[in-house]
Amino acid sequence: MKLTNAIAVDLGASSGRLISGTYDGNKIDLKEQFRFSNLPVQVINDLHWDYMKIFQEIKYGLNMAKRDLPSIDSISIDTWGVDYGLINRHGQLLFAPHSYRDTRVDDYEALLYDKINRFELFQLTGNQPAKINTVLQLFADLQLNPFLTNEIKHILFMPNLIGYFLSGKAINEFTISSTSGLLDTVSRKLSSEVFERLGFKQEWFADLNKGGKVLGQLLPQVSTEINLTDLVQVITGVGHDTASALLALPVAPEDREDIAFISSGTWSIIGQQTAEPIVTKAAFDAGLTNEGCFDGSNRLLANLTGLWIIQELQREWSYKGELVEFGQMVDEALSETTIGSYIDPNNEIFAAPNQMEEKIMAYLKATQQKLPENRGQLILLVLESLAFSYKRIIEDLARVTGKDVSVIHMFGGGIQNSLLVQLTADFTEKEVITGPVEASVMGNIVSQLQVQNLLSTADTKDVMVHSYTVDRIEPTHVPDLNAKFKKFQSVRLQHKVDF
Ligand code: ADP
Ligand code: LRH
Repeated sequence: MKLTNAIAVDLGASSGRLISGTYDGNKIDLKEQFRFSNLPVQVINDLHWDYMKIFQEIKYGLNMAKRDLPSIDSISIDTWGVDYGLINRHGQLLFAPHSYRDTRVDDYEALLYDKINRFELFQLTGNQPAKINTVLQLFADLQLNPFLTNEIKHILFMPNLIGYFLSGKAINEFTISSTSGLLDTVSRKLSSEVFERLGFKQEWFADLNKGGKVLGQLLPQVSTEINLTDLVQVITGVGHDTASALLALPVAPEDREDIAFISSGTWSIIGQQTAEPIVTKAAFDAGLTNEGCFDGSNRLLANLTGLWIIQELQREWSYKGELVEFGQMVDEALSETTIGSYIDPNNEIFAAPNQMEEKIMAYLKATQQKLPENRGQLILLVLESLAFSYKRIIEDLARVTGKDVSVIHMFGGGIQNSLLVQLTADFTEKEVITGPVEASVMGNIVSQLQVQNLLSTADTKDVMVHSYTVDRIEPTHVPDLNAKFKKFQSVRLQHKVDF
C-alpha cells in the first residue's frame, strides 16, 4: 500500500505543533516536524490570538515537513474550543481573534443570563454556561460593537479560520462548534431559540459540517511562498482537540461507555462518552457539559483548569530568571511529602494569567491552611488538588450517568508527569491507562484518513493498538484518603477568595 503522509496542526496553549502521521495501512507513525510557542498577546485591555505569527509558523513548519517527507498528502487543524474569528463580506478578518481568557465578557455576563438564564441555556444547548463560551464572547462583541451585525459575513472557529487561510474555503466543523454554547441539544444544529433571543444571525455560521470534509487544495499563495509542489489537500477533520484525542483511544466505540477519560494538558478534561447529551439538573449542578464527538456521539465532561497552573508557575519563575523544566518540577515535588493543604484549581482566580504563586498563597491563607515552605511543596499541593478534583468529577459523572467506571484512560502532555498520574490512580482508586502524549495529533491524523476513506471507523481501534503502547498504573494505598478528600471538598466550597 502507498504510504500516506498527513500533517496535523495542533494548537495548544503550551505550544503549537506540526506533526506528520505516516500511515502504512496498519499503523500510524508520528514525527514532530516543528513546534512553536503559542502565547496570546495582551494589547492594552485585550488578549488576542497571535494569529499572524501562528500562520507564519504553520507555513514554516510545512516547509520543514516538505524537506523531511517524500510527499505531503493532506493537512488539518485542531485547536482548543470556543474561540473564533469574524470575516467581513470581502473575506477579510475583522479583528485579531480574542483569547477566551480575555476579560471583555465580564461586563456582559449578567445581561446575557437575564435574557436566557443559566439552566435554560444549559438545557437548550447542552453546554455548561461558562465565561469562555462563544455564546458569551459573541454577545459581548455585539454589545461593544453593534455595527458588527451588519459587517459579519462568516464566523469561523479557530481551526476553521486557519483552514480558511490555507484553502480559501469558509466552513465550520461540528466538534469545535459543539463547544460554543450555540448548538441545540437535540438537533445538534444551530439553536434557533438562542439565536433569536440574542439577536445572532444563523447565516454567520453557515455550512456546519459533521464528519469532516476535503476542502480542496492548498492555496497557491501558500504553496508558492514555501516552494511546495505537492498537491496538499486541506481537510476539515476533527477540529476540537479533546474530540480529536478521543478518536485516538485504543477502545472500540461500543466499549466506551464503560470507561472514563482524562485529557491532561493546559486544561484537564474529565469525562465519559455517552450516546446523547445529558441535561438534567444533576448534570448542571455538577458543572458538567456536553460536547460532540467526531462520529456524532456525545461526551459528558467537566472542563477543569489543569496544568495551566503549573505552566504559569513555570513562566513566572522563568521571568524571574529561574528556569525550571517540567520534569524538574515533578522531581522537586517528588522529593517532598504532603503538607495536606489544597486549592480548588477551578476557582476563577486561577483562570486568569499572572501572579499564580501569589494567588495560590492568597487562597491558602483565605482558607486558613498551612503554607508551603518551598517550591516542591507548592507543586505537590497543586498536583494533589488536581488529582482530588479528578476524583470529585469522576464520582459526579458516575452519579449522573448511573455508571461507575473502573478504568480511566489518561492522555495528553500531562501524562509525562508521572506523579500526577500516580496521584490520579491513588486518589480515584482506579486503574489508569496512559497514552498517547500527542493524543490530539493522533486523532487529527485519524480524522484525515477517515475523511479520505483510507481508514474505516471499524478498523481505527486496531490501527491505534498498533500505533502506540500504553502504560497501566495501579492505585496504591493512601493513608486517610477519605479524611484528606473531605478536607479538599471543604476548602473547595469556601468559594470566595479575593485577589
Ligand atoms: P496543550 O496542548 O493543552 O497545551 P499538552 O497536552 O501539550 O497541552 O500538555 C502540556 C503540559 O504537559 C504542560 O503544561 C506540562 O505540565 C506537561 N508536560 C510536558 N512535558 C512534560 C515533562 N517532560 N514532564 C512533566 N510534565 C510535562
Ligand atoms: C482544551 C479545551 C477545552 C476547552 C478549552 C477552551 O484544550 O479545548 O475543551 O474548550 O480548551
